[in-house]
Amino acid sequence: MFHKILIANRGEIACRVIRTARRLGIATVAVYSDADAKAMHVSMADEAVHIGPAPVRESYLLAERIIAAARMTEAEAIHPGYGFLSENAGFARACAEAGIVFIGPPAAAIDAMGLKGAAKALMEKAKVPVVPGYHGDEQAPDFLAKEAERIGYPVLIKAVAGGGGKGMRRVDAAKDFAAALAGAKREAANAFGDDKVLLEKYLVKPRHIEIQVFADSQGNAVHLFERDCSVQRRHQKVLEEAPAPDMPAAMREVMGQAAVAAAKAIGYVGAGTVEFIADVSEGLRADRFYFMEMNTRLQVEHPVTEMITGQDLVEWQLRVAAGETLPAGQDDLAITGHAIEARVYAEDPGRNFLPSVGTLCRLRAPAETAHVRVDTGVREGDAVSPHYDPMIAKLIVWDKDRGSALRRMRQALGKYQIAGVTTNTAFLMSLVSHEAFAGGDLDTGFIERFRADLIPQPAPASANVLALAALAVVLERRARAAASTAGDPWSPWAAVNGWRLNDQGADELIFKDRDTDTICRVEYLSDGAIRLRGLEKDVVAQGNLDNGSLDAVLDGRRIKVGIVRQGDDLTILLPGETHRLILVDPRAAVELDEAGSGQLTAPMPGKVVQVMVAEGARVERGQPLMILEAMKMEHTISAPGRGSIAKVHFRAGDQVPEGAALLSIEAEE
Ligand code: MV4
Repeated sequence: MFHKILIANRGEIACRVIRTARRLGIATVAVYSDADAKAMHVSMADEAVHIGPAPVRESYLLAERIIAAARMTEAEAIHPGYGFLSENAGFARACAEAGIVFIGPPAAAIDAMGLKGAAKALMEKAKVPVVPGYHGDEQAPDFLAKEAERIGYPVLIKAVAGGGGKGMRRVDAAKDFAAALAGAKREAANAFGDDKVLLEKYLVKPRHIEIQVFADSQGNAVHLFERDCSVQRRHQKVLEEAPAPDMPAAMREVMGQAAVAAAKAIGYVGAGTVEFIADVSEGLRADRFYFMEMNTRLQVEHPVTEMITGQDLVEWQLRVAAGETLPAGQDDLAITGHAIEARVYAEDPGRNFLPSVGTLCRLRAPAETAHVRVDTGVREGDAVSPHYDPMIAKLIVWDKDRGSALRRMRQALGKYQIAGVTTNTAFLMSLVSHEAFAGGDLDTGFIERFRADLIPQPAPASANVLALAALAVVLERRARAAASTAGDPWSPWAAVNGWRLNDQGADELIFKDRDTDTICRVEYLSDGAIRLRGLEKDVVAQGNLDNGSLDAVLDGRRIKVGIVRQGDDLTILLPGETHRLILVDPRAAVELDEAGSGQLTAPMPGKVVQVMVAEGARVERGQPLMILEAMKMEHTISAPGRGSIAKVHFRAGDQVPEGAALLSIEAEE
């Protein structure tokens, strides 16, 4: 076995590989870009080597730098993870030339699966079923049109160099063929520098079912059953599970054998995945699955296979790469229970899944148990950077059957607390709670078909949510006041006006929830509880705030939530539901006369980030006028009442001293 390996990757997969290497007594070397100097994979590894700036083309994709790092640290082998250089035959060859073991298949096996047409021909020869179609060299449009006729419409045109759905065109009728072909060729030429296409019968209700295979260098090969990855969005997997719902045992047997035959046909060694597409227009049938492509790497979703087989696939990879035989034979392998993986992403489902970059100022994951596994490469305080994939974690659950595993998944998803970036956790929750998903009615059109049910509609904050926010603000003020008054006197927390210790009093808090302002009146009751008025209903609240967790009792009902406060920005994290509120601080207005006219002054020295109003503007009470940044926190200066802006004294970018007049406002009745 190796003494030391280098991991040519980052994030969760680098951490995943390091964990197994450590368990096997193998030393680890991480590589990192400028953006990753303090990343989790770097702190986990025994050693780390800097390989360049943040962009992947200048760091994680630079084969020479990575091989030089392995040489320098005397690593004997390189694990490429997934993505980056993992399916780059040139890199596999360069490792061999440098006398370093590439923990992956032989370069020739990567090449064999690189071109779709050639791969399909190889598979046909090995008697692996392929979708009926044409995958020859002849590319004349008239010839291809005749082939399409022979195959029968609808047909699918695919780029031979393609993958991930690029360069694909569905054609429903002969009259549309010529234009679709021209379009597909243009797209393929642009994307892959190769305009060759193949034709396939278009399957109207496909399921993505893949088989995990493993082969050693002695010629042994096994499969570790299937994964169903049908729930995808634009060719990005969202949920993966094993075994495939409703898969007949006989079909599993036939598919497993076909996948092993595929691996053997190309002299495969190591971990691989044979992707099939199953035509489920009449349910899962053993004669309706077809080879799609082979992924010559460890895949993102490998944990579901590990959970149902009890095997560590990274250990298998390391043993095979070190020349050992496979750790288990086919007869030693069996499926126990059911596993589901959900990919937790920093993205906004409400904005067409746009990646959301930022700092993970709160990251609390469900506890890991025999039923729950969390594979991640980030910690609270880390950034989701625009340079890399915005995946935060893979949440994997296991239980005795699919229904129980689904319950585990809902429970675990509900435990996630993430603030600082927008995430897809509510979307994942609605997916795994959907009755069609629970019923196993899967196909690759699932998300599009149920889109309206799945994209969470942002709900306005309820009275209870506003009460929780108000309670958190009051508790934090009390804690600050109790701790000392020696802190920053301008901190919004230092002020406790309206609240008198051990006394009756009242206070007012203004919360902005998107475009709605709510004025919440706080009454301080004698037992430390507060009564909140002005909401949809009055709420009596009390509780404890500790390390960002609020343990609250609202009208006698106990509820635990996460609270994250950054300046005026307040995030309330409920199970499967996140609310962001802005606390409008009326104390920014310190020099107003009784009618509310006068100067709005800077509560602290800082920089003007944004000015939202022009001179002469009419404003409403609570309307944000200006944003100040101080001590890395943003503070919103809001109108103390209805009026008009007489003067704006600063512009965005200006530095302002403490107490400076920012805006002049004239009150209006
Ligand atoms: C297909 C197909 C229907 N019929 N081939 C998409 C990416 C590539 N790996 C194969 N893909 C498809 N090939 C035929 N003949 C439908 C898809 C497809 C798909 C396949 C797997 C997972 C998700 C998908 C989403 C849309 C389309």
